Amino acid sequence: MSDKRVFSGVQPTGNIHLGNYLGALKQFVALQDENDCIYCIVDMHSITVPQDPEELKNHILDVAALYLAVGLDPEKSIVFVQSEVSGHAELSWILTCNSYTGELSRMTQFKSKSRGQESAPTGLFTYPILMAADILLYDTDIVPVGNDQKQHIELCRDIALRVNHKYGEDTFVVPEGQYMKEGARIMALDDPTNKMSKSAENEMSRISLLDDEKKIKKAIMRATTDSDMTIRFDPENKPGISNLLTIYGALTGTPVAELETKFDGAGYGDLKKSLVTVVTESLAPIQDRFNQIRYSDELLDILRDGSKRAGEIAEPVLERVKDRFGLGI
Ligand code: AQP
Repeated sequence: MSDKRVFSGVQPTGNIHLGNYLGALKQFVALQDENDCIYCIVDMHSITVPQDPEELKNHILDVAALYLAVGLDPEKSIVFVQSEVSGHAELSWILTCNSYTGELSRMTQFKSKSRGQESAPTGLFTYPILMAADILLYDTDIVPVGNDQKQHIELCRDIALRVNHKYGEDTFVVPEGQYMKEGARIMALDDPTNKMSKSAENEMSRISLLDDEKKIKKAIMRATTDSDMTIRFDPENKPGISNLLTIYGALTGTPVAELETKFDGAGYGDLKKSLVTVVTESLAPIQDRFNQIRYSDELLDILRDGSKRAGEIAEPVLERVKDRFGLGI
């Protein structure tokens, strides 16, 4: 066992897709044997955009069951729901008072999600601070995420360093982001210049881990490609085909160069058909495990135990920080 503390989370804004799985969850599972891992369902992040309460409850449990279905083991990792540990919100306020509106305005996710509208929720703007609080609350060393989160991780590090400089070097552990070599950014199937996303309007832009074969086939066979007709990895000029090769490689553990040889002279339809089989076969065991656990009492017991254990780790960290700031009696 390494002495590294690992923390990460996924928003329950919909079902986990191949991007979340290949960019983040595969790392979560790989890290749990050697490290002290805490994985969260970040429900408070999801309300930065309006959510239907009933749907949100269901999505929280769906994501929790998917965590377990992809291989997170509650004996090795703490799995819990963010809003069950109040320290996230408390630390978030302390960090809000130690971050700058200028640095938050530069966050590209805020710019793209708010689209410059004055009616954009304030939570969308301060979301990266809550994310920093999630991470810093657990004295985290490593944060496994997709590379769309790089800017937020850098902000978290900046805030931690700033606070340490002012209130004592050991106030916060300064974390490092960890990104996959392959799969760090899976692109949307309908528009491979944008990342695959849970909340994109077009269902065919993504493959969720719970999709059936019919939907998987439809989304892949319709995936946007190009007219060049050669199968090679070239993200700049052939983003669609490169994205399909990345997904294929990441799911099968095959280097992309090997896939280029395998599909040399083949048509795009051949690559797509083969990918439908790969995706369907990769997701079948995950879906089986999901169905076993999703409506079980075991799932709720795991989450209750997880929030208790997470709370026990968070409490002394929050006390330490409050003490440094002179808060309380
Ligand atoms: N397309 C992606 N490729 C690789 N990694 C990705 N991640 C997200 N999209 C991709 C990683 O998945 C983890 C969980 O993401 P999240 O739920 O916290 O939020 P997100 O990054 O905003 O993901 P979505 O799917 O696009 O959600 P919505 O549409 O609700 O905003 C993170 O580690 C993320 O990097």
